[in-house]
Amino acid sequence: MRVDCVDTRARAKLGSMIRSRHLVALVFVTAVAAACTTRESVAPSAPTTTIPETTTTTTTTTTIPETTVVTTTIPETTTTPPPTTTPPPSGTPISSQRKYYAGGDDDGWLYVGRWTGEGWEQPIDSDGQMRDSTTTASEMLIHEIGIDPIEGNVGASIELCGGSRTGPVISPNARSPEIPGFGYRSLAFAADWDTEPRKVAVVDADIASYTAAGVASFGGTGVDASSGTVNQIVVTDLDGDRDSESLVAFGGDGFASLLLIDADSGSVTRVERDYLRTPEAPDAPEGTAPAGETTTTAAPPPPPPVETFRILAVADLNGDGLAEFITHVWDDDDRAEVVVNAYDGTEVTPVLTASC
Ligand SMILES: [Ca+2]
Ligand SMILES: [Ca+2]
Repeated sequence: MRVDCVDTRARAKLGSMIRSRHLVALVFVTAVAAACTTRESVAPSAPTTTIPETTTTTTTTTTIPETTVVTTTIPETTTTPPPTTTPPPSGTPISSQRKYYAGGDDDGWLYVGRWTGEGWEQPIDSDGQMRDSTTTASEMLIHEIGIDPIEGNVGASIELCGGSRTGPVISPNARSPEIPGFGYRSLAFAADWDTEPRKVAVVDADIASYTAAGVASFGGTGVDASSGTVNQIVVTDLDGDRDSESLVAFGGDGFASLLLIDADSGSVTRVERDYLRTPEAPDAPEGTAPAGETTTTAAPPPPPPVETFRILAVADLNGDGLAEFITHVWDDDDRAEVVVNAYDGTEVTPVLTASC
């Protein structure tokens, strides 16, 4: 569906769709208004880039995402906060541990890591050894995008990942991701707090400024991303400041990115990005002849497969009222991954990463 500033029927249809998906309407109208008010001037100039400071709570070695600002996307905002009875986030996480499991194609659920009571702990230690994936919980809440959390029962651990890992069976079992994805679809963990303190909406809309931000996310790579499309929009208020964030999956043939777009400021944080490394593009792997040069060596190795990204779930994993968002990553080489990202209102920090 296409949203246009002058198409009132489309706007009405969008409003109905949003209500049906439990979005706080006023927030999204703000977001769409933002798109409309900037739609005529979305051609993003070369974005300025700042490297966010490293947080002290993460144990991951994943590169901290870049934050850019699409300078043409500064929407007007309403001064009226969205109607909500949800209190602001406490900011205080639980002091006990919680373990997280991703479900999908396999019967067993993949151990993603845990909250220790003080911080995040990856599923693999610094020596490359799997940490204990067992759980004493008998029930868990299963989260996936587009549905309310459902109660699941935890069964015995079985082998998965071709026998290299073990993980519990949690029923109802997760289904395979929607095509073209494969791998993981759901995240389960035991919780006695409201794991979705604010509504999460999947929005089917064509927002020109989001497409422009997607194209701009490949600036400096040599990739022409103008043929790319927005493949998923998830709107929520991650940090509970009453301003919505949009999580936007963008991509095309040979390139993909995942962006966090602040509906208030228009700032764009690039959470993920991958693209086909070609001789014409920077970061070409060793063994590939630079553009315009010939080589007498054997044919260069094939480029690594390009990763694609979707939001798998949005939930508060550690009880502090701040929602984490979980990314599903996969490529054409039968590899799939789950990444848990924390957002404090300013920067995105990948805190847990798991794959077979
Ligand atoms: Ca927010
Ligand atoms: Ca949290």
